Amino acid sequence: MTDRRPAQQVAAPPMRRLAVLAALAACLLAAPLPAQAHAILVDSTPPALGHVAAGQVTLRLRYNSRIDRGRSRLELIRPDKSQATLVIGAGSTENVLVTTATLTPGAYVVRWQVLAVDGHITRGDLPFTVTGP
Ligand SMILES: [Cu+2]
Repeated sequence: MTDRRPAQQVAAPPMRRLAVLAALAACLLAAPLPAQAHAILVDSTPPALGHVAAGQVTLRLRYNSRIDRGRSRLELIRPDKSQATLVIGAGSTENVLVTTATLTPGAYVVRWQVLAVDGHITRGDLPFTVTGP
């Protein structure tokens, strides 16, 4: 009867060790995923902060991994801050999104959101400038 208290005190350290191991395991499991599978923008036309001539402009965003095109979106933010959804069109592949837009001179941003095949969503901005003739 009197030796119940020591038993309870002995039980505490293994529980704490389990919690530490669980935390470590969570870190180890989570850490490798971004490098392997999250979609990261690796290249674009125009490049970030690049310039392109006014008119019919083809925008091309290339990622490091396969993406689900149907669950990815491209939003165009115009110089006046108004927004429009860009249609992901022909020429797109499993890791490249292509869209076209008729643009007048000014500062634009393509706000992208893509779903990678591992189920993780990543987002980012591609700012660029459209120059006059
Ligand atoms: Cu991921």
